Amino acid sequence: MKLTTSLLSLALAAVGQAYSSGSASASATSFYPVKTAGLNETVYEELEIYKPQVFIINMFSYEAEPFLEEFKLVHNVSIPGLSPIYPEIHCNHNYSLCEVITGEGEINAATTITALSLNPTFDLTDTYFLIAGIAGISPLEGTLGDVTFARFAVQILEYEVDAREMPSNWSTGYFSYGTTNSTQYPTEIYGTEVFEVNENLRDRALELAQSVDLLNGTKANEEFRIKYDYAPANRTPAAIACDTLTSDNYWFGKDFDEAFANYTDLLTNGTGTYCTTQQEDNATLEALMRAAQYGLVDFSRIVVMRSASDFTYADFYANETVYFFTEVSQGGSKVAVENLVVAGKPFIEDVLYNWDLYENGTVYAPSNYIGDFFGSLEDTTYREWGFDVSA
Ligand SMILES: *[C@@H]1O[C@H](CO)[C@@H](O)[C@H](O)[C@H]1NC(C)=O
Ligand SMILES: *[C@@H]1O[C@H](CO)[C@@H](O)[C@H](O)[C@H]1NC(C)=O
Ligand SMILES: *[C@@H]1O[C@H](CO)[C@@H](O)[C@H](O)[C@H]1NC(C)=O
Ligand SMILES: *[C@@H]1O[C@H](CO)[C@@H](O)[C@H](O)[C@H]1NC(C)=O
Ligand SMILES: *[C@@H]1O[C@H](CO)[C@@H](O)[C@H](O)[C@H]1NC(C)=O
Ligand SMILES: *[C@@H]1O[C@H](CO)[C@@H](O)[C@H](O)[C@H]1NC(C)=O
Ligand SMILES: *[C@@H]1O[C@H](CO)[C@@H](O)[C@H](O)[C@H]1NC(C)=O
Ligand SMILES: *[C@@H]1O[C@H](CO)[C@@H](O)[C@H](O)[C@H]1NC(C)=O
Ligand SMILES: *[C@@H]1O[C@H](CO)[C@@H](O)[C@H](O)[C@H]1NC(C)=O
Ligand SMILES: *[C@@H]1O[C@H](CO)[C@@H](O)[C@H](O)[C@H]1NC(C)=O
Ligand SMILES: *[C@H]1O[C@H](CO)[C@@H](O)[C@H](O)[C@H]1NC(C)=O
Repeated sequence: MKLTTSLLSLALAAVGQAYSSGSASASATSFYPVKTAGLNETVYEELEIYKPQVFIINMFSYEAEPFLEEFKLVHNVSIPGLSPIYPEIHCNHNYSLCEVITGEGEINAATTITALSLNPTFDLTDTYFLIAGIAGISPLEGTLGDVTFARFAVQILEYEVDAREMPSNWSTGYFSYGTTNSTQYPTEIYGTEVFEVNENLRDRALELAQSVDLLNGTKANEEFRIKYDYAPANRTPAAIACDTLTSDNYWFGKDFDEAFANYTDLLTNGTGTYCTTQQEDNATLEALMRAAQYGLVDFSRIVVMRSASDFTYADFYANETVYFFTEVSQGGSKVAVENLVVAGKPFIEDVLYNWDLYENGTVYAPSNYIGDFFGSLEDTTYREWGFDVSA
């Protein structure tokens, strides 16, 4: 949806002044730097304000391509602060649906979403965000091609001692800040350890995803799943509710899997169920949370969708010289990105075609706590996880 330039004139005036230069002085308040052609060459364009109903957040081009194609996202919009690899936002014909690619890893996700949420070109106050990316999955919780919808996003933000040097009675080399072993709750908090999103909206997106048939992938995908002799690893793909872990390290292994499942339990007081692992979501959520504090986005309108492109470990190789993490090609990325669109499309269309239902935010309003560790979006430092950060 495209609006006129007058709507955000106050914000614009500030930005226009901050960025105005000699060459753009004629009407500084209605021009905005859109790109730079060289260090000194900022290109100013007259600002148009877009008010999308849905914003898809992908992390790299492979995840984005099926969405660009399916929804004909033909318009490119350039704003400052996007990834140098992905410098444009893509929108459909009337800008009701847009898509951004953050770049991979926490730093790219945080900076891209900060840039987007602070840019006056986009009025995101009523926008629904759909994080749509691929991830690793624990064979204890799902399988290749599954599409998961999270309530919690937990960041692995801990001390790490090399496991070869840890005390012999420890089960993992990771332990929380300000503690002396992995069973203790952190006493030093950075603030991005845990985010919680709207469970009612999550359940709506999940219900819609469960109403369509997910793709099973290739014959090789099916053969790979049944090497596990237990469910859910050996079943066909499904849309499920479970939580996601963010880490800049792309890790493998059964011990890590178990240690980080324990950590998720610890940080959510047993409320969360870790299933997927990825490298961006807590960063994206932190950026959206900060924008939400100023009313620029609505934190109750976020869905975290992650599909499974690979397992975090395999426990079926009798031969210990098979290195799962470097020698085994799992081949699940294709079905994972395809299923992101299959599972995400019903939700996207529900918002676009039933905007009356979504516009004021009350129909799927949250009944759970939403926000960060600090309770930044409410006047309290005490969340339902039960941890008093002021202590
Ligand atoms: C955008 O276009 C679609 C048709 O493709 C239409 O259904 C929808 O109402 C339009 N949205 C807005 C906000 O104009
Ligand atoms: C950029 O600005 C500097 C300082 O004003 C100047 O010396 C330099 O030649 C400019 N470079 C270009 C590419 O215009
Ligand atoms: C928009 O960007 C895509 C690459 O992301 C490019 O393929 C396409 O040609 C661009 N479209 C326009 C109209 O510039
Ligand atoms: C592990 O060993 C240390 C001594 O190295 C001891 O203090 C600690 O209590 C032990 N922990 C458990 C759970 O046995
Ligand atoms: C971890 O620390 C707690 C509190 O000091 C202690 O009770 C527990 O035994 C320790 N666990 C391990 C594995 O050392
Ligand atoms: C996937 O496999 C299951 C079990 O064999 C089957 O019921 C389902 O129809 C398949 N889905 C598709 C899209 O082929
Ligand atoms: C996970 O927690 C369980 C129960 O406390 C414990 O037995 C196990 O050793 C932990 N696993 C790891 C890898 O830390
Ligand atoms: C284990 O796998 C390696 C590498 O594939 C192979 O060279 C070796 O013969 C295998 N050992 C056994 C006992 O199967
Ligand atoms: C919000 O929209 C819903 C669905 O159209 C409607 O039932 C509800 O009364 C509206 N609430 C408010 C506060 O406007
Ligand atoms: C953690 O959850 C348990 C129930 O599982 C509850 O008894 C306990 O009060 C909770 N702790 C906090 C700090 O909320
Ligand atoms: C990351 O965000 C999720 C919810 O979105 C939250 O449950 C999780 O605790 C966060 N993790 C960290 C380490 O901040």
